[in-house]
Amino acid sequence: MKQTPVRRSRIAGLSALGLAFALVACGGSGSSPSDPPNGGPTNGGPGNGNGGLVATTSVGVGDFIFDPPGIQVDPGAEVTWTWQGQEPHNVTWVDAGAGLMSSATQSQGTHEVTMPQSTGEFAYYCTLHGTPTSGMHGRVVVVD
Ligand SMILES: [Cu+2]
Repeated sequence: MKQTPVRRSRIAGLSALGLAFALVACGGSGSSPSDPPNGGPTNGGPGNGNGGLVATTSVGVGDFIFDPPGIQVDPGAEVTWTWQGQEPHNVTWVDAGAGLMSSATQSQGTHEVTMPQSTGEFAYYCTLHGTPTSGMHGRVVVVD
């Protein structure tokens, strides 16, 4: 019983860290991260929802976010990630079987990947600051 306050304290500390990270990660958009995509055609913000895909082949690698996090490209498109922050990051594909090249962990420079000729959705993340589904992660959707 005497250990309970200590454990609670640690859990509270972790939660505070997570909250701080979430605030930093979402600070640029100014919108609530829990808002579902409204399906509207405006696409005014970067958004992480399913409707937030941006048609571009250039992705910025910032400190703790890929910008934009979701892009839409043609089959065979060459996508370039450009490091823009101060911290080291990497681009690591979730599905290694897709044959896409992951980057080294680096703090500057670029990484270029030629996407497959086939359509599909390819998720990636920074192994230092994210997981396949949270934190610093993104995706490339190849559409014909
Ligand atoms: Cu990172």
